[in-house]
Amino acid sequence: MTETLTRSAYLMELEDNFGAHNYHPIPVVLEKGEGVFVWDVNGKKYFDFLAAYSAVNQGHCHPRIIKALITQAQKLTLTSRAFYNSILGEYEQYITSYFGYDKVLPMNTGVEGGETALKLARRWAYDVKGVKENKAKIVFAKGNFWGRTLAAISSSTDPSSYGGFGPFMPGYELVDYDDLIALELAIKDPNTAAFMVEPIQGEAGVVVPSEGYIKGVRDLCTKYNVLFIADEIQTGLARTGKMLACDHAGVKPDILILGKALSGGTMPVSAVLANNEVMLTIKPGEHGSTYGGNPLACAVAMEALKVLKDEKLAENSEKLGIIFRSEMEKLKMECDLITTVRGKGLFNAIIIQEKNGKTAFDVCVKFAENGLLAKPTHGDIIRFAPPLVITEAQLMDCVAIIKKVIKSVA
Ligand code: IF1
Repeated sequence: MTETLTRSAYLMELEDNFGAHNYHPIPVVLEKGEGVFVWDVNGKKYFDFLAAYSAVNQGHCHPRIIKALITQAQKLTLTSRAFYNSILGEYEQYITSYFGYDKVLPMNTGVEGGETALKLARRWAYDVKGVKENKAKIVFAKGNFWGRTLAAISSSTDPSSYGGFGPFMPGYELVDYDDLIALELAIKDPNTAAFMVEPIQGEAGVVVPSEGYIKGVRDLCTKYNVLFIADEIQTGLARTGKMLACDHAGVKPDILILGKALSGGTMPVSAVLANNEVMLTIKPGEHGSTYGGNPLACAVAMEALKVLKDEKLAENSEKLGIIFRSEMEKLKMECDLITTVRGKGLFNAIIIQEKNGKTAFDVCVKFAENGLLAKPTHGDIIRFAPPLVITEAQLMDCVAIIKKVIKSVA
């Protein structure tokens, strides 16, 4: 026992000593994952209720995705885009028909997908809309999160993201989330290239906008000839109970950004989808990346997308999400520690009020002790986003753990 405890302490100390201190993890050291479960170095098993920030929607180490990874890795992994490769075209055809767009631009991380979308929007504004050079404006919603680059934090309203990293990217404007009047005022400006928005704000704490907001965004963007960019890096790929969160509103964004679960958690793979009018504004040599569109990523992404459909993960997310929220609502009635329950599909959050000096972080440490991993955000919000392969019986086991812990703290 002491020996195993010593091992995880040793591994945490290694990270502390030799890694930058840019994270504050829950003190568990994981070494294995399968489906909805992960195991720590002591062999303790947990339900993973973070799913690597929705990158493992298909479950940890999905056998089909791992097989695609290994098979392609033994054949060809990277060519750069200086040459054609034998799988990129097939992947491009597959993903564009999957989501109904003319073209895809493959990148790696989510934030690169966001950067790509914004570059496309600026170029479109100059070449198609006719905005004067260097005048293009991009509008974002307050509370947005799309990554950690300088361009991304320049749109952030969270001081822990942007503080101390200025100067910032010009040409941005912020409006309140879920406010169509403010949006209309901002995008009326004929220099507006795009409005970029998460259909449900993730980092902000799973903030679900009012019914009609996303439809309203679509209509306003069409009215003022402004590109609607949907950041579905976290909400897409079945997380909210539909293949895309925009599907709930029945609308199609002009630019769609995907990432995270596009590789089922095996490697960074992102994609930007758009129609020709937007995508063909960028010419050879004007954008790219060494790894973007690499054969390994193409093989993995195709399989990851197939698994979502074959295993009906959007349907499972929708169905189990309803059950989960109703269980959390019951718990909220029983104890006042929980003040809010919200979400869509298996993308949910609870807000807890501090009690007996216990914070959301302490609650998450207790969840971990009881075999469930979740991570707090903004001090008092706990997100619940398990792999979408979770079964109803497993979900009810998790509900029991959550109830037990919440009641013990309350
Ligand atoms: C970190 C949170 C999640 C994203 C959306 C783009 C990106 C992300 C909607 C960028 C990334 C992450 C990154 C991770 C924590 C995380 C996160 F805690 F900040 F709120 F998921 F919920 N658009 N989200 O959510 O994608 O470049 O990272 O691949 O520690 O930064 P990336």
